[in-house]
This record gives sequence, C-alpha cells and structure tokens, in this order.
Amino acid sequence: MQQDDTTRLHTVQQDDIFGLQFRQYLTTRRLGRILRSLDQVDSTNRLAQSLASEGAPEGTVVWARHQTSGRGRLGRSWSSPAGKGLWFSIVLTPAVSPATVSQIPLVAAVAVARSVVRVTQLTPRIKWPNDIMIGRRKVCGILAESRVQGDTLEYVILGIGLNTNATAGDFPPELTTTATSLFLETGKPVDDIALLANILNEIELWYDLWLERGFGPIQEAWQAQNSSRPASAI
Ligand code: BTX
Repeated sequence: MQQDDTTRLHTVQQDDIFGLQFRQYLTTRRLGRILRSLDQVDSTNRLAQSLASEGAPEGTVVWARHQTSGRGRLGRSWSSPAGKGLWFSIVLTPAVSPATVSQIPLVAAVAVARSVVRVTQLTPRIKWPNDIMIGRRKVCGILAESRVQGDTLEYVILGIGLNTNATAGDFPPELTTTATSLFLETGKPVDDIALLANILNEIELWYDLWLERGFGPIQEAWQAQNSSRPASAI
C-alpha cells in the first residue's frame, strides 16, 4: 500500500453521518460492510488490489470522490471528475475456476442496470462486454481485474465507474459526444450515497445467484436487457 493511502484511508464507522446514511440503505451481508472512502486516489482498483493482497475480506469496498488515474480496459483511462460519479471497487474472492472470471463484469452490469432503472426510470442497455449505455452514450464502465496463482483464483477486483452528477462540461472534450450521466439524462441530481448502497445490494443478489446457479440466470437477464426491454422487466 502506498503511504498516502494509509494516511487518507477512512473506514466508515456506524456513527458518522455518512456511515449512518449509507448503512440505512445497505441490506447486504458482506458487500460494503467494510467501506473505505477517500477524497482522492489514483485508482480505486489499484488500492483495492493492494488491500486484497494484504488479506482484505470479500466485500470490502473502496470508494473515492475523485480518481486521478482511473483505469479502463487495455490500458485505457477512465475520466473520474470529483463528486461527479460513483468510482468504486469491490474485493471479491469467489471459489470458482479462473476460467469463469470473465462472467463477473456481466453479473455487475445486470445489477447496475437494474439499480439505474429503479432509481431513475431510465432504460439502460448493456453493451457487451461491460458498458452500460443510455441511448448511444456510455454512462458506466466496468473493469474486473483478477489475481490467479497456479490454478487458483485469489481475488477479483470489480471496478465500477458510473457517471451520476456530471454535466457536459465535466467530461474531457473527446468524451462530450460519447459519454452521458444520470443527471444529464433526467435533469435530477443523484444521491450518490443511496445509489451506491442500492447498487451494492443488487450486485450481492446477482453475485450470489451466479455462485449458486452459474451463468444461466445472468445470461437470461443480460439478453433481456439487451433486447431493449427495461431492466425492471427481467
Ligand atoms: P473501457 O476501456 O471499456 O472504456 C474506457 C473508454 O471509455 C475510454 O477510452 C473513453 O473513450 C471512455 N471513457 C472514459 N471515461 C469515461 C466516462 N467517465 N464516461 C464515459 N466514457 C468514458 C471501462 O473501460 C471500464 C472503466 C472502469 C472504471 C472504474 S472507476 C472505479 C474503478 N477504478 C478504476 O481505476 N477503474 C474502475
């Protein structure tokens, strides 16, 4: 872990206002029960990885208001302006074969899409393999990074970037015609704390279903979502 991380890391306690609000919405058994919140970090995936390699338990969440080097796939970057989106990562330690890890972004995409429908009544679409679109614009990107030793999956870091309160001017110029946010689509400000808890609740449900019954239910939900039916209809 880098020195800066330890000095700024704040574990949400039951008794601070933020923690109380967050826990009021959280119904999970493990996801988000340990939540590290930071004002700023280079990448929540990078920090979550570092915590996981030091033994952070499954469900540990790292959430930052601002990422200075948010990661996308294949070395791409993820724009993460301060307070304009949910930028967070979850430590997962599923007892599955490393070959099935590529299904995890879809598990998350189905869950995030359903939360977005519930909170905004928008009709998001999951674009293979890991984007959530509203119309033709990207509102959310998902990045799963795993560590495998031999044949054993040690952990997966599931990183999610969801543009919530960004306005057009918050995106870098190259994204102004391709990115959108929930605020831009609805005109209504988003309560990030409630939405984060809501998304974690939904991810845990779909993740547990995946652990119990495999990819079938996820695939069905994804296909329904992709055939332009709203996620609430899944
Ligand atoms: P991706 O490689 O599929 O998408 C990255 C591409 O998306 C960029 O090249 C750019 O074109 C576009 N893009 C960048 N930022 C945004 C944005 N805010 N909104 C819409 N489009 C954008 C997708 O990668 C996976 C992204 C995961 C991001 C999360 S944030 C929390 C966690 N920590 C971290 O470092 N990454 C993950």
